[in-house]
Parts: sequence; C-alpha cells; structure tokens
Amino acid sequence: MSAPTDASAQRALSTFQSTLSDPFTNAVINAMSPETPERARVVLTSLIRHLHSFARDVNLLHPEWLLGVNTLNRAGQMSNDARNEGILVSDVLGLEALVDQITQDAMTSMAEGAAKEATLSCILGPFFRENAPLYQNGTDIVQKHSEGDEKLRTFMDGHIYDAETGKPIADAEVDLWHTNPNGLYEQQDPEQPEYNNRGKFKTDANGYYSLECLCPTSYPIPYDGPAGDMLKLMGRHPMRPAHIHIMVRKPGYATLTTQIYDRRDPYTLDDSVFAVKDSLIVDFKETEKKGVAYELTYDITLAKAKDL
Ligand code: MBD
Ligand code: FE
Repeated sequence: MSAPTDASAQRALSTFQSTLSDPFTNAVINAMSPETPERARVVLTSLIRHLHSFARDVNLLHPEWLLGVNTLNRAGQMSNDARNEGILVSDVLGLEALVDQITQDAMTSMAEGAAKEATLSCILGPFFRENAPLYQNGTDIVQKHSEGDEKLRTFMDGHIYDAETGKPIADAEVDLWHTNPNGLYEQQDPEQPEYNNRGKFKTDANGYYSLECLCPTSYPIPYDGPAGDMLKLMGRHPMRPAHIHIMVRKPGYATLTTQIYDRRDPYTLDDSVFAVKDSLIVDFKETEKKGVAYELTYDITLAKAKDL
C-alpha cells in the first residue's frame, strides 16, 4: 500500500486499519451495558468476537455479507408450523449435533459407580410436535396405513431404567415420531391424518412400554431452501438415514431426546446432519409375531438431571 499524501487520506486509512483490528472488536464489545445479564454478556461477547474474526479470516466482502443476510431472511420467511428452515441450516452445518452433545454433557449428572450407562442423546430436528396423542401400551401409532405397510409394520417394546440404580422407572413418558414410508412427516403431508406416526406411551409398574410403528425409511431433508443450497454448494447429498425419534420424560431425570437408526440403511454411516452414534444403531428383527413384520426391543436408561 502506498503512503497517504494528505491528512484526510491518513484519517481514512487509520479508520480502515482500526476497523480491521481487535481494538475495533473490543470497542463493539465494550459498548455493552453493565446491566446486560451475565449469560447474555458471555454469549454476545463471544458471538461478536467470532463473527469479527470470521469476517477477517475469509476477507468477507460486502456482497457476500449481504448474501448471508438474505439467506437468513429467506430461511425465516419460508419457516412455518410445518417447516423450520433455521433448524435445517443448523443441522447441515453440524451445529445442532454439536449443541446436543454439549447439552447432554452439561445437563446430566452421572453418579460414580452408576449401575448402567445413560442412553446417548441425539438431535431433536425440525419435525417434533408437542401434544402427540397418549396411547395405551401396544397401540399402533400409524393412524392411516398405506399399501406396502405390511412389510414394515413393527412391534417395538422395552424398559426404561434409572442409570444410577439400574432399576426400572414406572410412569415415564415415551414420545415417538417417524416419517411415513413416503419420507414425509405428518405435518409435511396433506394426505396424512393429524399426528399420524406420533404417539406417547407411559411405562407400567415394571418400567415397560410397547407399541406398534413402522420400520423407518431413509429420506432427503427438504432441500428447496437455504439448507439445500448449502448442501449443493458443498457437493453433499440431503439424505438422512432411517430413524425413529424418541423423547423420554420423567420428573427428576434429564429429559432424553434421541433417535434410533436401522443398521441396514447405508445412510446410517453417511448422515447429512451428522447425528448418528454407534450405540443408537439398532437391529429390526424379522418376526413371526401376528400382524407385524419386525420386532425391536429397545431399552433406555435415564440419567438424573444435574442441579444447576
Ligand atoms: C429430520 O427428519 C431430522 O430428524 C433432522 C434431525 C433433520 C432433518 C430432518
Ligand atoms: Fe427426523
């Protein structure tokens, strides 16, 4: 860079240089009020630091920044009750998987000498709905079967255990959801009844739950928005491995949000949102049981919630 020739150029240059340097970042951070709550201060300070250092690192140009802003806006504009593009963008960048891991580590307390290992958590994803119907054990969560379902019908059962004592937990709520074989969750598909393929169950006095569902299928995450654009830019496919979402709630324990995966699915080793963990991979067993094609026993172990 050639030397500035007059005072105004010198001023412009020094503004430019200070904007590119840490003192500028510090000035932005230091503008924060002393009243800002502690956690917000920590998060915003780090966010500003990382955003600034990201922009410096890639030499972010104004048109690129605007593209990013417009992408965020478009993600918001296309989101609604049935579509959560913000979560999808997070997911393809691996951010929800990372945050999920941080959360499980932070929120669960594993007592020393615990009887069992707690079941690992997995990301919530964009398709959870509160208030799924509560069914009696053994009920089929599929409200409307379609042709071909008979080959996928599954009897699923298991026990819920306390990690510390190894004893079963009665009256725990097990909430499950999965796609239809067409790869769509109920809220994405006008052909499915409300809350199809979703249901809650309560464990009995022995900590036992049971239900019928479908052996899940792999499917592409919606890729007609920003998340899909990013996948295409990075040369990645949109497929998620076949999975069943499970959430287990019981007062006194850390709520467990997880997913189980079919070992036979090739995408189980190549998930577009980086969520699969070895211990969450299961074997759907062909069965002679009446009315179903598969059976699956899946026991779940809950850790106590950490006192924060
Ligand atoms: C899904 O079905 C899902 O579970 C996640 C995590 C992301 C996209 C689609
Ligand atoms: Fe899912």
